[in-house]
Amino acid sequence: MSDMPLSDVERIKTASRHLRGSLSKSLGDAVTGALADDDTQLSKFHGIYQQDDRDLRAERRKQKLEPAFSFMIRVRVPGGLVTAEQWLALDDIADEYANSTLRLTTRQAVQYHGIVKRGLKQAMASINTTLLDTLAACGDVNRNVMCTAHPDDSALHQQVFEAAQQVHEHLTPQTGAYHEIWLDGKKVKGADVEPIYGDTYLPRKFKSVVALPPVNDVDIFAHDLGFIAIVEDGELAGFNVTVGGGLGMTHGDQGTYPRLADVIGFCTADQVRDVSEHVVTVQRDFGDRTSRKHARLKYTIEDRGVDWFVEALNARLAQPLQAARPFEFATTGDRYGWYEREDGRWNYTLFVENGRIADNAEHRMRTALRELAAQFDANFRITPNQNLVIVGIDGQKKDAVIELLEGHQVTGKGGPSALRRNAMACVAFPTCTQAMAEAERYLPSLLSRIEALMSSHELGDTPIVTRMTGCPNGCARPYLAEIGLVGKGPGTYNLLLGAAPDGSRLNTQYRENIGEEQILAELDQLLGDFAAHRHEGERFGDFVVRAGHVPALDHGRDYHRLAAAVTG
Ligand code: SRM
Ligand code: SF4
Repeated sequence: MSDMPLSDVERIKTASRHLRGSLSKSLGDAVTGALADDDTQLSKFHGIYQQDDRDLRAERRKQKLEPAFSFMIRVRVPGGLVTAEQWLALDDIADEYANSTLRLTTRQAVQYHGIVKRGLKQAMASINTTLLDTLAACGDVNRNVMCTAHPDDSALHQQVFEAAQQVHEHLTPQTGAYHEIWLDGKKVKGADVEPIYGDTYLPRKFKSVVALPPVNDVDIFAHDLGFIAIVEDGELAGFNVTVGGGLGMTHGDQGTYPRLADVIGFCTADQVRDVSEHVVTVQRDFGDRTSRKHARLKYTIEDRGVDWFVEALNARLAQPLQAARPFEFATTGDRYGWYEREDGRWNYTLFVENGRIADNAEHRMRTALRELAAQFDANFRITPNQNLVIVGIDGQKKDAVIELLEGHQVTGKGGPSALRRNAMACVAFPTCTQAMAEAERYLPSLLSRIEALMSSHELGDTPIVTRMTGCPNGCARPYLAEIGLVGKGPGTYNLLLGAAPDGSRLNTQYRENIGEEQILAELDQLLGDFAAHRHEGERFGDFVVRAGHVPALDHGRDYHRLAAAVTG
């Protein structure tokens, strides 16, 4: 291994006594709205990020005031399932402690923004009364486990969801710190143990998902660990296992790049727990703890090879993996509107622009969802595309649900275009500490302009997966979009093209650091060419590769080489 010194976060984890650090003391310090430096790292493992209002940062600095600190809390929602009762409680918390919005994330979780330090502990306690929690929503551990949101109701889906639950439970940290700090639990005498993670947890964040083909809404190839359900003769035979996906990179740093996961074999449903544990322990033992930028599982596998990884994993498993079985994905998108479930009840997938649930000048989405939960006892499933499925409505009540949604202007007026329905933006400004450019606040207006271009080329309601992020970390998975926009600086983005709409191919950087005018000019030309020369049913992402606008990026490690070749 490297003889470089360990990264500073390793020191913090080691000294933390299983994630305690001085968090309790930091919370009690009334002199500042912030936590002590080391605690800002540890709080992440508890699901809490310290932030400051980026819109106010310069002004406050000028006035020699401390930044306007507040906290983001991320609630884990395994497989995205929230009951009506939980929804009502989560909704209350948004007003009581946060900025009166709920933010559905690209990983089926819920985020609150704008919580001040003095409200943090009560907010955490309130979240825990919902029987959801925030432990391991962030930090160097396995995070919220995702599961295909559609079709939600079938017996197969239930089995697949159970696999996700197993991974969630098995890989949840065991530390008593969470209860101790946030829920006034009893102090654990002596050292509590982390049987899977050990004292220093993982070298970096770790993400797991379960997919049920043909739907790849979870974007399985973007994650450290994935299970692809294999269905044979209508029964769940087991899962193909994927490892080593990850999207985050740093502009200009050739050593960082997005990487798609490899399919490494097949396991039975009984093996899911064992496989998840040992993919984690191999990464725990071999991941790079010296450089945070090189610490994800994708680099462990890239450096040592997939064959090495499979051998190391099989040596730890009770049963080695079998050969991977055939599977096929068709889409990463959501299925909108009503569809009937196997049990005769109905689900409705609601478009939630960039996952932000709020009452605003355009609609009263929060009120509508609250009323749905209260009056129809509707459960919800958050999708990995930041949308919401309203689950299990009685056929006789469908009209009443639509009336309620329309009454609050949540639906109606023709609905969003296919372009918008397939778009996502990350949070970015004003809360994200990493943002270099706008995303959630900007994408809606940019989409209106792209919609106008599409109309001018008579592309009407053609779906194109469009994703924007405020920096290269990749939170809205822009490297898997047919049109990806990755923030480079205020008002400027890298434009990426050519990902496959089933999530199986990364896109390629096409233009660097361009503003709105140039983005629209480039898209105008490309969409014109697409309208004139596409094959029947051909998707934009496939077209730009076939037509030679960009070379296909077959392997993430070639990201920078291809970007330089295309962008010059
Ligand atoms: Fe992310 C960091 C928001 C999904 C890659 N992400 C952040 C932080 C916490 C910024 C920070 O470090 O201070 C952002 C908080 C913004 C805010 O104000 O709320 C943030 N990430 C999000 C969310 C909320 C985006 C959204 O619009 O929904 C998603 C929450 C997921 C969840 O519920 O757990 C979110 N982040 C992702 C994804 C997509 C995915 O996992 O499917 C990725 C790319 C996949 C991957 O992990 O490689 C992603 N986020 C990152 C990275 C880069 C990691 C890397 O390996 O380089 C960072 C920065 C870091 O870890 O240092 C980051
Ligand atoms: Fe923040 Fe960057 Fe993630 Fe967007 S992609 S939420 S700007 S870290």
